[in-house]
Amino acid sequence: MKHQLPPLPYDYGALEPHVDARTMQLHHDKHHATYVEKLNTALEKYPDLQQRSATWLLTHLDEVPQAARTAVRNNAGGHLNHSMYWRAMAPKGGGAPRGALSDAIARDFGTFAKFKAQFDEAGEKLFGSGWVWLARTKDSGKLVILTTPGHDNPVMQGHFPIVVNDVWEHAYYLKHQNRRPEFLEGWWLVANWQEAARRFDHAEKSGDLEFEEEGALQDA
Ligand code: MN3
Repeated sequence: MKHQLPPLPYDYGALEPHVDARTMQLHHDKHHATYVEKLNTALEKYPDLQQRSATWLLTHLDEVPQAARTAVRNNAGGHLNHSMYWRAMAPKGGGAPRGALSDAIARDFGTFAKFKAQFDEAGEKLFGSGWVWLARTKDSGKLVILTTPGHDNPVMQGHFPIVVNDVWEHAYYLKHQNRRPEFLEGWWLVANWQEAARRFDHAEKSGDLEFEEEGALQDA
């Protein structure tokens, strides 16, 4: 069993002009593909771990031998986070969430505009490479904005990720260069609220942190 690169759920150019085709192609076909490759390489000597999902690996790092732990953390994270990231955007995205997710955002942030402002601020302030998230916290079920360094994922603290944006420079540098706020602003116009609602419903109904991100593990 090997981890597989999931196909992009739309064409490279489908999110233009907010996310450009060249960035999408490199980001998916090179960056994400490399994380998958390196994850499989890191697991080569550990047949028992090869059966495990990226989510399982990230939430059981203490069961990964020390020699492979950093590589597994970085590359399972890179694989999981990007798999979620592609689905967090959609060609006909944008607008605002509806239904239960909208109510929960109003409950925990006041308004959608306040949530959006806090999410952008967190993304802008994150130093270096990392990710910004809307997550449902393990204990209270409250929605919070989190940032993670490298390719860490909120599941590592037991929190369920609902929305994600990639603020590594490779996500925006070709089009926006150093202007990260400009990238963050455009990203709202392709945000996939249907997917976010699907994730939120899962989190509300089930405590299970495993949720499809990597696509099914397939036979090599
Ligand atoms: Mn990336």
